Amino acid sequence: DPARDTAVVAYFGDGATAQGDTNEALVFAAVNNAPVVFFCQNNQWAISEPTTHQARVPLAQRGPGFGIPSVRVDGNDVIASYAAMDEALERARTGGGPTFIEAFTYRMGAHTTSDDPTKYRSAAEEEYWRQRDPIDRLRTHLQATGELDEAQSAEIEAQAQELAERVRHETKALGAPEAATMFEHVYASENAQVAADQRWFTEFEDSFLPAGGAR
Ligand SMILES: Cc1ncc(C[n+]2csc(CCOP(=O)(O)OP(=O)(O)O)c2C)c(N)n1
Repeated sequence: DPARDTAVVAYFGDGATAQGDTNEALVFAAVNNAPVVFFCQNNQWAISEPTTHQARVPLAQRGPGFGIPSVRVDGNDVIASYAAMDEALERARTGGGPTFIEAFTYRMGAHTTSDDPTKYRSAAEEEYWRQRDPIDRLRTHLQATGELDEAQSAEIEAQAQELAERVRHETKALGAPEAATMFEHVYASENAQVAADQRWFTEFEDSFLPAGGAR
């Protein structure tokens, strides 16, 4: 909807900033003055690789080299993160082009179920960040200013649990999508190359069917 959808937000990790295509996207967005907010969640770990293996400077310092206004924000400060995003979206929507936001935070859990963070980082480091939990910080702040009481806090917590349960339940109920659907929604309108790739992929998959078999 061109009337409503006037800006785009791209969320990605610190690890993704080391990829060529991320940097190409920054070039492309800058020269086209595209209404994009690049929101980099720097949680300090790309699986087992620390950010120090990916950059010698804070990631937000990359933006100016592309001609993109950049800001580094405390990603565990909900209000500061909101303010940074608000300003970036305002710039995008008013023709000011892209913004790069580096939200400095921490990945509390494992990267995936096959990852074991105890192999490459200390319990003390995790504890340091546990004490800076963004939700705890916001709750403490709102309680201190008198904008949130215990009952409201408990109600929000219950709603959040219920939402998470519903999302898990409904996601599992979706089942696995057909592999060929990965070609859909790559571009807003039909693209000849993607359509050709999809035809090739479907024929390739069908080549495994028994002779005369239907998919
Ligand atoms: C092009 C490509 N190279 C390598 C990988 C393997 N890989 C999957 S996740 C990941 C690290 C991602 O790190 P980050 O972007 O910081 O995400 P986070 O660890 O915070 O989830 C890598 C290297 C991949 N998926 N795609």
